[in-house]
Amino acid sequence: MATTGVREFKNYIAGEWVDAASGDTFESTSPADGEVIGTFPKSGPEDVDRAVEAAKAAYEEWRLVPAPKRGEILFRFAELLKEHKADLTELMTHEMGKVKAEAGGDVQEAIDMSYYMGGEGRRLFGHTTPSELRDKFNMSVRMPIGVVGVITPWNFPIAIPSWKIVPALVCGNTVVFKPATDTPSLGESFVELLTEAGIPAGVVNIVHGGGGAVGDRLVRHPDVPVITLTGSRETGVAVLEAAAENLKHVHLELGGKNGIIVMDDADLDLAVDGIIWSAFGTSGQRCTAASRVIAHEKIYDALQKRLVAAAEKMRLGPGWEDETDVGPVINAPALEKIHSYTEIGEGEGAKLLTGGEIATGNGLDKGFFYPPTIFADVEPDMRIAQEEIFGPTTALIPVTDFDEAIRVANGIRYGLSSSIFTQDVNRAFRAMRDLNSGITYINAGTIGAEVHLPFGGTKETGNGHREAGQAALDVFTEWKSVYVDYSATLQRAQIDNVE
Ligand code: UN1
Repeated sequence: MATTGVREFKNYIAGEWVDAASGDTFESTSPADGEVIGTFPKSGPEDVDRAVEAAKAAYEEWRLVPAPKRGEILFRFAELLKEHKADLTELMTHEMGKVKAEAGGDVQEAIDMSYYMGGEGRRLFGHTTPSELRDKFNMSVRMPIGVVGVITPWNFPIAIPSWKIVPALVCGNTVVFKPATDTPSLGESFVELLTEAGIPAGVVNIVHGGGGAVGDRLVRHPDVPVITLTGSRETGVAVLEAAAENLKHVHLELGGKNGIIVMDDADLDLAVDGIIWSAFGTSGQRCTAASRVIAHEKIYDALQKRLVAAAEKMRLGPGWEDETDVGPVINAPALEKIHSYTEIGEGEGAKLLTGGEIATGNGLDKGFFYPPTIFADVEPDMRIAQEEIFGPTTALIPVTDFDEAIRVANGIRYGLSSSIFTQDVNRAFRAMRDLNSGITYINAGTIGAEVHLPFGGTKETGNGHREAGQAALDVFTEWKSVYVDYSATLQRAQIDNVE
């Protein structure tokens, strides 16, 4: 099990812990204070090729292991995650930076997913349905597909690998996993626990390294029929293009620009709690973060005041300290990007209410800290109201009525999460119908998805797939329709049964 001490990590290929073929390495450091977490193999295409070869060979046996048995391994994995929840949480506060409660939630999400998908081993339901002909039996069954290429981000370094790897495995696929280079040690811990749970050699392989060298090869490898990626819109487009050559199945979970609508009849205290949690939790580094607040003009001023007061109470610091509310952002380029959006917002004429400066003092200079930042008087078409910032910045947009609120909420290229605070049941139901997003919350913020419901978005958030819940099974299986004719005669569908 990885700890926060400096350690040399390896790739895991065909059941062996190995260095990159080149022998090159890279370091993982803490965004809070620069502490070195470990060194990792800087892999290249040849390492990916070896891992794919191992996964392809292992697939032939793994697909025949009864699904309930595959599920039992995942139950053991869930138990191991539980046993190691405290150390994984601690490691996450160091390597990724999120605060303790949220790091614990990240691990818990993987525990929940592993139990859920472990149970799927005894379901994986298909359908039986009557035949249009006599003495004939029809059914559809889910079939595994082969080697799944898993490319994950750093913001949910245990949860998101579980959303992809765990369903892929229960369905009978094998995996080559490339974790984010900002959180490789958590990716490695995930795989260590899977092996401890009893996943056979070659079924799960991990290859560390960057998107250019490792990710690109994985996406183009002809023996990897499925790619699942959570990342930026730009990466998603590049992956889709690269995978087109082999007509791969590609599951993409990309950006968001999620809005919270606050109507004039909302419980304002509740709305403030929901906005603060959704905009500044994980330092705003969630695809589901609330980066827009669409507020009815009647409560607009009161809401501004309360939000600023609440945001200014938040304490910045390392995620492992109990008093911290907002941890660091992931790295120097992220910090620069977030700050550049403050400049963009000011340049566009939005009013900066609080935050907006890179945080210094009290040891914060050692890491990448940005305070909760709130803009008011934002126009719906400003860049700060349209582009994903992926940091603790939110934009308040005033509106005059419900219809305008819905129009503004939908007026973006993304469609991941949305929310409305209102006490009016009619408005709540209209919002459920009219908000164009994969997830909608009523009287709650935009974050907090549970593992047994589909997770994903409309429009340019993805390409129509969902992870989590039953929907995940559609990413990791192919349907096969089976017709069994026991009439001992030639029966022709669409011909012999027509009067
Ligand atoms: C993400 O933002 O990338 O609903 C995932 C949530 C979490 C998962 C977020 N359960 O915010």
